[in-house]
Amino acid sequence: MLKRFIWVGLLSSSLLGGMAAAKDEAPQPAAAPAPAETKAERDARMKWWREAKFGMFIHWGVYSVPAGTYNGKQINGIGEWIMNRGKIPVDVYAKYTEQFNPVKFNADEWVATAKAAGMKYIVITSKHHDGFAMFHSKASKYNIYDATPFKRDPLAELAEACRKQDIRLGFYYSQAQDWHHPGGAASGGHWDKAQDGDADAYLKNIAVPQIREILSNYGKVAVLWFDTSMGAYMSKERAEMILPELKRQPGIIWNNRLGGGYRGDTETPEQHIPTAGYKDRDWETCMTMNGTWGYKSYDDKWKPTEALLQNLIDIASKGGNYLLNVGPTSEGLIPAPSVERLKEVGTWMKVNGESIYETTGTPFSQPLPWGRATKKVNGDEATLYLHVFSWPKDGKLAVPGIKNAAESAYLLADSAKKPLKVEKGSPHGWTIELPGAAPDAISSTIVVKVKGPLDIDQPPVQYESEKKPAKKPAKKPATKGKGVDSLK
Ligand code: H79
Repeated sequence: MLKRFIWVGLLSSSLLGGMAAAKDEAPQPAAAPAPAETKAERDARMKWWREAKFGMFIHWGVYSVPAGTYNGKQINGIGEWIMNRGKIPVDVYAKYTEQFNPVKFNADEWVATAKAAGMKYIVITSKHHDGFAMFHSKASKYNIYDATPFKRDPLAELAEACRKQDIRLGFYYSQAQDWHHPGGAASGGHWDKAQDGDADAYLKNIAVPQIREILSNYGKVAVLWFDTSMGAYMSKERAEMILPELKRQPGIIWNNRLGGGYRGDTETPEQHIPTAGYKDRDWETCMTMNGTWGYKSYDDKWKPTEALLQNLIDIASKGGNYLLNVGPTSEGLIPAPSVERLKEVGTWMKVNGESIYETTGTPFSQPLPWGRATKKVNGDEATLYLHVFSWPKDGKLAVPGIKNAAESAYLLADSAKKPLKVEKGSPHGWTIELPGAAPDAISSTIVVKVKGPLDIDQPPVQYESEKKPAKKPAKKPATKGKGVDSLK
């Protein structure tokens, strides 16, 4: 009897779900929790992402029109927050859509830029906190197709370009903060009466239908990147209005920022690299190339290519992914300083990509004085990649603690694979003899092949998740804190 009841419940809810989808209405909540995924299933689902290591974040929206300046004043902070930071009234901000005509946008070029940099996936803002949809949405006219002179759907064009060029595409969607639609959340509170409204109605009529649209109308979606759950705003109940939509994309990977107590698939340190990664959790550091995600005309604090590359290597050595941001202009162009740097990263990746893709984190539990390490373990054989940032002046690279014998060693930049001499240290470790000049000014890779399980004598590592949580000031709202992770 009970069994039959559950079965009928499931059936009717999935029928309702189907009907609701056709009418673009909110779905019924799932009747029963999805059966837990096995570890093997999860590993299979995460495989491409774990191997990819490097992706492009794209923050593009109406904020690229004011580009950091409102009423003649430069507004402090990240560019995509200008509406909030400048307390711009909803209808005033909406006027920027009239000037948003990115006729120079070329999806194929953007995708080619990402690919040439060695990036394996792209995550683009489908709707940021300002509430403006960068796709042709039926759920709200406040979207790039209906509300701008552009009259094109960039997400459709990007999806097509990504398919053609064989790179994965994911969408960022701000599910809680929405400073345009009534009932959406706003960090610091609403500043315009037009923002007031019923939160459940906002979820039902805007967030859920739009998430359904982006997961239904653009082919395969590899990643859904939520942002700022706004604490209690994204309750378990509200998160569970969104969750059933994820089933539209089997295999989708989603981050830890939905809210409602859901941890998702990935940790998302923002603008920083954890000291030792996360134990038993996939993670991805997202970072800007200058000081803003969304385009700001006067932000020229560009990180040098050296910093970007060493970040990528550092992150790979800790087992994470690097989601590196570009903020295109309102004309549809990726700023030239970004393109330049991405080209240089790509040149390095052409030679050294083998030491990044498909690797796992360093086998060394202590920092290496000269750089970083990554590894590939294949049964009883292992390959170590030693990333040398500071080339030893005496030509001798000390590799501490390792007990295995080195079968062979060579420079990855040397196509002849001329063997490097490896001397055993005492009691453990190696000294590798290097040529006088570094093959790469930023980071040179030494490949060392090893037999047998890796055996390294070093004190254990302390993972991010094992650290004592920092003391939080009492009752401080999460959104006021400096740590962006608190906004997950
Ligand atoms: O999309 C990017 C950011 O807009 C978003 N996450 C990345 C990927 C993000 N949302 N919130 N935060 C980051 C933290 C925000 C911090 C600040 Fe502010 C925004 C500091 C200054 C402006 C809000 C307003 C907190 C302090 C003042």
